[in-house]
Amino acid sequence: MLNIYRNKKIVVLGAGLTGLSCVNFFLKHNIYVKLMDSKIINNKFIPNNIDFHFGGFIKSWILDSDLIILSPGISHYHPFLIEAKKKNIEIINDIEIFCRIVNKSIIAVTGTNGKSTVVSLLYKIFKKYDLNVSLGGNIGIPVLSLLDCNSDIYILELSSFQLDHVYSLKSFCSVVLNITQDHLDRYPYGFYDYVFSKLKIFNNSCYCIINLDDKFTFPLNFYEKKIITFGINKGNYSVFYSKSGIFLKKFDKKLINVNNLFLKGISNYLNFLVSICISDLFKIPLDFCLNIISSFKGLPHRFSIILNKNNIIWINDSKSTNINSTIVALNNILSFVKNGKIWLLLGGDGKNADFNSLLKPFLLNIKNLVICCYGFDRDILYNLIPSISLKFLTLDEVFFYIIKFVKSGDFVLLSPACSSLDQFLNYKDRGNKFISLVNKYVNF
Ligand code: UMA
Repeated sequence: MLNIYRNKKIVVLGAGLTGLSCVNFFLKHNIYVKLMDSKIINNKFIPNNIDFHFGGFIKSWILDSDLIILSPGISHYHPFLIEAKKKNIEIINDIEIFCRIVNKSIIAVTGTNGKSTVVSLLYKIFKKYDLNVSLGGNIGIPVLSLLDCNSDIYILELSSFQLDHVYSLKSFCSVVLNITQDHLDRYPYGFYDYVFSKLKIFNNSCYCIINLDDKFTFPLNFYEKKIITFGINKGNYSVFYSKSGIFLKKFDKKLINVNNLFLKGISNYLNFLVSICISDLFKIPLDFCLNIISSFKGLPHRFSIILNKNNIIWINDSKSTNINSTIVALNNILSFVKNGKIWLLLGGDGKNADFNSLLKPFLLNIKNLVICCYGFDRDILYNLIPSISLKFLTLDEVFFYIIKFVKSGDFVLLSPACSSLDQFLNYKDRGNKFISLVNKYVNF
């Protein structure tokens, strides 16, 4: 299996989590590689028996190679990579290497929003049920580091960047949770380019799980596939609204009233349905699964209430790095807010997204909303509805302004609809900054 890599000139691009996991994998099997990164990287973590170059890509290393291993953060529209493609040099990634090796059950999860929540919940259910399972991918654990676990089941969170260079994925089941605009700066041919990338997850999948409320999640060769559906008031697994309450349902059977769940909100209910559906495929008893779901408290930085003091609620939703995720967060808040204001902290790098889709939810809530725009795209965001917007340079500036004006009944929601990379290391860094400001200046 590994012989296909021997005697090849391999270059690994990107010396982050993915790149280093690839280097370590190859070295472990005595396969020599070269490593490059466009930034200057601390050499401390780089094995000393490889050639590396940091601070830019050397064109000849790329064009003289036989195989390029690409990290997800690097665009394949980089001019050297376009040239490499013209020369028919193979470009793959760590997920492709993993899929060529592993012949166990793979559960593959993608979607614009909710994928980390679904894979974490599934992992919890499977682990508690004593299955030999591993979790990795976009969630932050490079898949090649899972190979040593020798698991029977692998739960993989896959981003579109990762799916772009995967050809051998054969999952037991794959799900596309939802698809809305995101990462359009990386897809110059537009939204459908991004959609097609996500839909690659269904190639060679035994079961395709799709969202009936979102037609973009449907596989291209729909009629040749085994399809399982979920949705609101429709689908094999559904969120069912009735006079007696809201229920999670499997076909016609009511499973649980959502009042019995710790996490509320429609996006959470849909994520729960998918987790139930996949657990069903692995024959995990429903009661066991529902027990874990009803006490699930969600993941950090995803609509998590960090403080409720003086009847002012501070919410960290830093993981909202795209427009739809922010709309979901706003919808969640609207079920609680009475006369108070919602101070929405919005900003960062919008990745070329069309922010106009925020207009409708903003206009519907114009009486309650104060939009505090900051970061790289603050002007575009401010100009959506200037009459209810304020403009700042940084998140700190927003915070120190609003603490002077928030009142009982108000909500402060950090749900930026943008990537954090203009001012922070990542969304966690942004969320942690917000939490530390709240703890230091509000919760004393
Ligand atoms: N780099 C270059 N040239 C470039 C761009 C980046 O050399 O043009 C270098 C950077 O200088 C850096 C390295 O590439 O040293 C970083 O590589 P990377 O950005 O691919 O990041 P990794 O550390 O390998 O982490 C990646 C995923 N990152 C991205 O997709 C941007 C992580 O997802 C994932 O957890 C990890 O692999 C393990 O699989 C993060 C993410 O933000 C959480 N994902 C996006 C999202 O969820 O929206 C898709």
